[in-house]
Amino acid sequence: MNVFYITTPIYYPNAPPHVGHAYTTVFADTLARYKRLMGYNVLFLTGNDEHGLKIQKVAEKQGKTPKEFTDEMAEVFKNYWRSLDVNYDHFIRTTDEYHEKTVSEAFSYIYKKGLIYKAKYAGLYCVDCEKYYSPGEYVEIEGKPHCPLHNKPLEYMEEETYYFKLSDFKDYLLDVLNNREIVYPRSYAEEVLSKINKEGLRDLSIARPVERVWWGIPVPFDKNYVIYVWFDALLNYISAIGYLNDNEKFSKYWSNVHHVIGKDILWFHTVVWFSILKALDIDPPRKVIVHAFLTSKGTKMSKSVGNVISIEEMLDRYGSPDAVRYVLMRIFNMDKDSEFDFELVDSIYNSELADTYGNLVRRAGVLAQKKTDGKIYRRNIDSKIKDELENKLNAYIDAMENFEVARGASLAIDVARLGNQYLNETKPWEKKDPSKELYTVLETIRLATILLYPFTPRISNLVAKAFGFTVENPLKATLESIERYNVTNAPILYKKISLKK
Ligand code: ME8
Repeated sequence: MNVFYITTPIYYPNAPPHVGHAYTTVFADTLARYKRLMGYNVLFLTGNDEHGLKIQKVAEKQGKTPKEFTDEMAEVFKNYWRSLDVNYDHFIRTTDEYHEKTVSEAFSYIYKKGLIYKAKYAGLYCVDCEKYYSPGEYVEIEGKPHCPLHNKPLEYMEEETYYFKLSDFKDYLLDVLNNREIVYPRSYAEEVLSKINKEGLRDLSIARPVERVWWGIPVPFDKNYVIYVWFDALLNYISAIGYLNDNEKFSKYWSNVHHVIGKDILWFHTVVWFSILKALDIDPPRKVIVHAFLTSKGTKMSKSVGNVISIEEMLDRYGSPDAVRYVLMRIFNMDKDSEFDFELVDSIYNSELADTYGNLVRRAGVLAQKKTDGKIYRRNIDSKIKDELENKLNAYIDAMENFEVARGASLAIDVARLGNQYLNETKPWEKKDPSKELYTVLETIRLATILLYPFTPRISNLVAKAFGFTVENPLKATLESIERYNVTNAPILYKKISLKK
């Protein structure tokens, strides 16, 4: 069976996830559900990035140990994902013992190869952030470098640190980024290439003195140091599938790995990650799928800006995980930032879910129950509508295979639109025996329901049950294959919400 391994970033659990995190996670879940439907053996990984200063500090502030704090937050994240029907196969935490062991062994392996060395690190430091800032990251106030978060002058500091020889990988990275179609969309690969060409590659600090940060994985051969969080975090993608423990499992899933990330962490997931993998003698990932930001009031939705929309607010407003998932995927965009505008999202919800798909299911269901007692036997479908449905199906497969979920969702709704049109044109309510027309309409509903399943799994299953069919691989769900529909319920799926003035 074909394998499909898909990952989300592992999130910092310093605060609960918001709609920005849901954007990524629901996208990965939608692709995972699509691939399962297509018959793949899917492994969908998500989790939390639990080490490092940021977490250490939040825990301290709350009077908890980092372990207590991250234990609680892992449950918080899992509950949010459950509330959105996110069906991951494994939830990794970087404090998991097997992960820590893998990170430690991988660090030693790279060190023994001579690709990690100890040297002085010097730079401009913010005491409040406990972090070095490089040019471009800090702001200048009256000609002097200041911390962008605290607006305080940065101090010159030095410390001994372990470096990873990132600069050794320049030729390799240029070759991979130029010649292999890994980064998707391609424009992000060009962005990384131009940054490498412009700025070159500097070696990367990958451990810090334990006096500065103690919450992390110790350097195995030097207990005075703790491994830097990005090195630790990136390795989750391989530790989770048995790297250094279960070779067979690791090779099986790694061969078709798809990383989903936001564009903020592109550099780490290309330059840094591909180099670490190369140092470990592992092939680069199959695909890195990058998306742009969800913005609110014009800026990236983020806790620190204070412009986040909460997942609860979305669930309250749209009434079901399915609706929230659908609208997020309808505004999903890889190239351009998407502004989260309630007016726009309300109108997508109303016109597509309530008025088109929901209305079709309700009308056809009521009609079938009234006219034929819910039992509708197979008839031939008009070839015109059959062709149109097949075209939509093919376009949908093409969209989903290219990770274009917004287009996939629209095409599924187009199918429902065809059903409504056909209903309006043939007026089965005026006929004594409208079996032929109803069979055709139910076929459009079946197809729309199957195509919507990756987006709206709960509602698709509900409709399938109410109408007597199964959600299955769309390529196998050929038209006219259902011998008899049995409509036992005509549910109201999505209640319209009143539009903001
Ligand atoms: O970076 N729009 O974790 P993080 C779109 N732990 N996506 C958004 C978003 C927004 N407004 N806000 C957040 C980290 N995201 C590291 C990752 S992986 C080895 C380590 C999503 O909690 C998006 O996927 O800051 C982004 O890349 C990710 O959350 C950052 O999550």
